Amino acid sequence: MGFPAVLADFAPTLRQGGLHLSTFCQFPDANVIEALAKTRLESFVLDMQHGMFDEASVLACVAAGALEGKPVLVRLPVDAGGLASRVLDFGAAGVVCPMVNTAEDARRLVSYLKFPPVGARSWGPRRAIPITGQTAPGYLARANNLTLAFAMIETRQALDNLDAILAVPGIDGVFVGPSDLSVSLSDGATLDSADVAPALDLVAAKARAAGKIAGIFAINPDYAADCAARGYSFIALMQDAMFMAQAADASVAAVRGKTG
Ligand code: 3PY
Ligand code: MG
Repeated sequence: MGFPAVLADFAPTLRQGGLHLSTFCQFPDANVIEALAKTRLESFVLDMQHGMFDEASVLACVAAGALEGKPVLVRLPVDAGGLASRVLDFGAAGVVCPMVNTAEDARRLVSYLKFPPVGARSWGPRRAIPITGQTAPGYLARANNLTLAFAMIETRQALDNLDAILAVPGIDGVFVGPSDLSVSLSDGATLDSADVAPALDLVAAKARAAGKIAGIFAINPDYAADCAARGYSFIALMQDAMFMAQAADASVAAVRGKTG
């Protein structure tokens, strides 16, 4: 028996635009995914850019999510297009690609992630077939629709090229990196530029008008709720490491509060 629901419902649900709460994972261990998959988090983004994931841990953690019926996406390192189709072959439900700054960057991403005629993905979904419960012809017929390509918008250049990036066939959504966007918009001065907020509104509005998914990373629950109000539906709420640290501190504070 496969895990048929892992991919089947994910992309259609995101395209409907309801709020979907994911999280970034930095710790490359299937036990972490398994533990978080028991919570109300709805999917996971394994971070190969700034987290500690390598190919072996992606392979194990995609399967750990599948066992719990939760989709697992992968954020690639910068300029690692070849890895994009590889993690889909491992059964990932989508790819989040950092620093997509031009329509050409977006087209290159799509070429790795979508089968012809949309892109030029090479056939070989070795792990994706058992994990998704598809037959080989079924996976070929459905993968372009069910595995998602997110272009990260995190520079001034990407904002300038937003319409062109959104117009690339095969780009399913955009995903804002607020920290890098702030660094870019402030020429390296701050992680918290006031110019980010209007940019967030612009990206969400343009993504929705283009019929594409609006995604973003949220550093805390208040920021996530604000992003949802601005029109973002795919929100990566915090990171595994943050959940662990905050829960530990809250528990220690609770004990200290009772013991003086
Ligand atoms: C950013 O804020 O730049 C990100 O990439 C979030 O993960
Ligand atoms: Mg970033």
